Amino acid sequence: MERTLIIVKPDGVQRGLIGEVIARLERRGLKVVGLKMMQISRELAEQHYGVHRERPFFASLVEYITSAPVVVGVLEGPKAIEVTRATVGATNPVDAAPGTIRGDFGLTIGRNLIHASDGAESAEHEINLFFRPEELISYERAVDPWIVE
Ligand code: DGI
Repeated sequence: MERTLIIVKPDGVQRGLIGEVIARLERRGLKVVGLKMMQISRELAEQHYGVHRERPFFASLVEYITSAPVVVGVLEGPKAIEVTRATVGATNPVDAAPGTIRGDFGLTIGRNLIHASDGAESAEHEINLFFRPEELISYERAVDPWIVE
Protein backbone atom coordinates (compact mmCIF):
# COMPACT_ATOMS: atom_id res chain seq x y z
CA MET A 1 0.00 0.00 0.00
CA GLU A 2 1.14 3.49 -0.80
CA ARG A 3 0.22 6.86 0.67
CA THR A 4 0.14 10.24 -1.05
CA LEU A 5 -0.58 13.82 -0.04
CA ILE A 6 -3.22 15.96 -1.69
CA ILE A 7 -4.04 19.62 -1.17
CA VAL A 8 -7.31 21.12 -2.37
CA LYS A 9 -5.81 24.52 -3.12
CA PRO A 10 -7.41 27.87 -2.21
CA ASP A 11 -9.27 28.12 -5.54
CA GLY A 12 -10.78 24.67 -5.01
CA VAL A 13 -12.05 25.66 -1.56
CA GLN A 14 -13.30 29.08 -2.70
CA ARG A 15 -15.14 27.56 -5.67
CA GLY A 16 -16.93 25.02 -3.49
CA LEU A 17 -15.12 22.07 -5.03
CA ILE A 18 -13.74 20.36 -1.89
CA GLY A 19 -16.34 17.59 -2.06
CA GLU A 20 -16.14 17.20 -5.83
CA VAL A 21 -12.36 16.84 -5.81
CA ILE A 22 -12.22 14.41 -2.90
CA ALA A 23 -15.22 12.44 -4.21
CA ARG A 24 -13.44 11.73 -7.48
CA LEU A 25 -10.44 10.31 -5.64
CA GLU A 26 -12.64 8.36 -3.22
CA ARG A 27 -14.68 6.91 -6.06
CA ARG A 28 -11.45 5.75 -7.64
CA GLY A 29 -11.14 3.49 -4.59
CA LEU A 30 -8.51 5.43 -2.68
CA LYS A 31 -8.96 5.52 1.09
CA VAL A 32 -8.83 8.80 3.00
CA VAL A 33 -6.54 8.19 6.00
CA GLY A 34 -6.04 11.83 7.00
CA LEU A 35 -7.96 15.04 6.29
CA LYS A 36 -7.99 18.58 7.65
CA MET A 37 -8.59 22.21 6.76
CA MET A 38 -5.83 24.72 7.37
CA GLN A 39 -4.35 27.98 6.25
CA ILE A 40 -0.81 27.34 5.03
CA SER A 41 1.82 29.67 6.51
CA ARG A 42 4.47 31.29 4.32
CA GLU A 43 7.12 29.17 6.03
CA LEU A 44 5.29 25.91 5.34
CA ALA A 45 4.58 26.94 1.74
CA GLU A 46 8.25 27.70 1.15
CA GLN A 47 9.19 24.31 2.58
CA HIS A 48 6.56 22.50 0.55
CA TYR A 49 7.53 24.20 -2.72
CA GLY A 50 11.27 24.35 -1.86
CA VAL A 51 12.30 22.66 -5.12
CA HIS A 52 10.80 25.60 -7.04
CA ARG A 53 12.61 28.28 -4.99
CA GLU A 54 14.66 29.53 -7.94
CA ARG A 55 11.81 29.48 -10.47
CA PRO A 56 10.28 32.76 -11.67
CA PHE A 57 6.80 31.71 -10.51
CA PHE A 58 7.89 30.85 -6.94
CA ALA A 59 6.68 34.08 -5.31
CA SER A 60 3.25 33.94 -6.94
CA LEU A 61 2.96 30.23 -6.12
CA VAL A 62 3.60 30.91 -2.41
CA GLU A 63 1.24 33.90 -2.52
CA TYR A 64 -1.52 31.74 -4.03
CA ILE A 65 -1.20 28.71 -1.74
CA THR A 66 -1.17 30.92 1.39
CA SER A 67 -3.96 33.24 0.20
CA ALA A 68 -6.94 31.35 1.71
CA PRO A 69 -7.71 28.06 3.47
CA VAL A 70 -6.90 24.71 1.90
CA VAL A 71 -7.90 21.12 2.63
CA VAL A 72 -5.03 18.67 2.97
CA GLY A 73 -5.45 14.94 2.91
CA VAL A 74 -3.57 11.67 2.80
CA LEU A 75 -4.88 8.97 0.47
CA GLU A 76 -3.95 5.30 0.63
CA GLY A 77 -4.13 2.53 -1.94
CA PRO A 78 -2.12 0.40 -4.33
CA LYS A 79 -0.06 2.77 -6.52
CA ALA A 80 -1.82 5.67 -4.77
CA ILE A 81 0.74 8.24 -5.97
CA GLU A 82 0.45 7.36 -9.66
CA VAL A 83 -3.32 6.84 -9.54
CA THR A 84 -3.88 10.18 -7.82
CA ARG A 85 -1.64 12.05 -10.30
CA ALA A 86 -3.54 10.46 -13.19
CA THR A 87 -6.90 11.44 -11.69
CA VAL A 88 -5.64 15.01 -11.10
CA GLY A 89 -4.30 15.51 -14.64
CA ALA A 90 -1.44 17.53 -16.14
CA THR A 91 0.06 20.45 -14.20
CA ASN A 92 -1.24 22.98 -16.73
CA PRO A 93 -5.03 22.61 -17.07
CA VAL A 94 -4.66 23.57 -20.74
CA ASP A 95 -2.92 20.22 -21.24
CA ALA A 96 -5.01 18.22 -18.77
CA ALA A 97 -7.29 15.63 -20.35
CA PRO A 98 -11.06 16.02 -19.97
CA GLY A 99 -12.16 13.64 -17.24
CA THR A 100 -9.29 14.67 -14.98
CA ILE A 101 -9.85 17.13 -12.13
CA ARG A 102 -7.73 19.86 -13.72
CA GLY A 103 -9.07 19.06 -17.17
CA ASP A 104 -12.66 19.43 -16.01
CA PHE A 105 -12.37 22.40 -13.63
CA GLY A 106 -9.20 24.32 -14.46
CA LEU A 107 -8.12 26.88 -17.04
CA THR A 108 -4.73 28.27 -15.96
CA ILE A 109 -1.58 26.84 -14.37
CA GLY A 110 -1.67 29.34 -11.52
CA ARG A 111 -5.13 28.15 -10.45
CA ASN A 112 -4.93 24.40 -10.93
CA LEU A 113 -7.08 23.39 -7.97
CA ILE A 114 -5.16 20.54 -6.41
CA HIS A 115 -1.70 19.39 -5.44
CA ALA A 116 -0.72 15.71 -5.44
CA SER A 117 2.68 14.27 -4.52
CA ASP A 118 4.73 13.29 -7.57
CA GLY A 119 6.82 10.39 -6.22
CA ALA A 120 7.51 8.12 -3.27
CA GLU A 121 10.13 10.40 -1.77
CA SER A 122 8.09 13.59 -2.09
CA ALA A 123 4.99 11.83 -0.78
CA GLU A 124 6.78 10.79 2.40
CA HIS A 125 8.34 14.22 2.82
CA GLU A 126 5.05 16.07 2.22
CA ILE A 127 2.98 13.80 4.47
CA ASN A 128 5.44 14.47 7.31
CA LEU A 129 5.36 18.17 6.56
CA PHE A 130 1.57 18.42 6.90
CA PHE A 131 0.54 15.64 9.29
CA ARG A 132 1.68 14.32 12.65
CA PRO A 133 1.72 10.49 12.76
CA GLU A 134 -1.26 10.39 15.16
CA GLU A 135 -3.36 12.36 12.66
CA LEU A 136 -3.24 9.46 10.19
CA ILE A 137 -5.56 6.54 10.80
CA SER A 138 -5.17 2.99 9.55
CA TYR A 139 -8.54 1.27 9.23
CA GLU A 140 -10.40 -1.28 7.17
CA ARG A 141 -13.44 -0.56 5.03
CA ALA A 142 -15.97 -3.33 4.47
CA VAL A 143 -15.74 -2.62 0.76
CA ASP A 144 -11.93 -2.97 0.55
CA PRO A 145 -12.00 -6.58 -0.76
CA TRP A 146 -14.26 -5.36 -3.59
CA ILE A 147 -11.73 -2.71 -4.58
CA VAL A 148 -8.37 -4.35 -3.94
CA GLU A 149 -7.90 -7.93 -5.09
O1 DGI B 1 3.05 18.65 -9.18
P1 DGI B 1 2.33 19.71 -9.97
O2 DGI B 1 1.50 20.63 -9.12
O3 DGI B 1 1.54 19.15 -11.12
O4 DGI B 1 3.47 20.59 -10.67
P2 DGI B 1 4.90 21.07 -10.14
O5 DGI B 1 5.30 20.39 -8.88
O6 DGI B 1 5.84 21.03 -11.31
O7 DGI B 1 4.66 22.63 -9.82
C1 DGI B 1 4.02 23.03 -8.64
C2 DGI B 1 3.06 24.13 -8.97
O8 DGI B 1 3.79 25.26 -9.46
C3 DGI B 1 2.07 23.79 -10.07
O9 DGI B 1 0.93 23.15 -9.58
C4 DGI B 1 1.75 25.15 -10.64
C5 DGI B 1 3.03 25.92 -10.45
N1 DGI B 1 3.82 25.94 -11.69
C6 DGI B 1 4.59 24.94 -12.19
N2 DGI B 1 5.17 25.32 -13.33
C7 DGI B 1 4.76 26.59 -13.56
C8 DGI B 1 3.89 26.98 -12.50
N3 DGI B 1 3.31 28.18 -12.43
C9 DGI B 1 3.56 29.06 -13.41
N4 DGI B 1 2.99 30.26 -13.36
N5 DGI B 1 4.38 28.75 -14.46
C10 DGI B 1 5.01 27.53 -14.60
O10 DGI B 1 5.75 27.27 -15.55
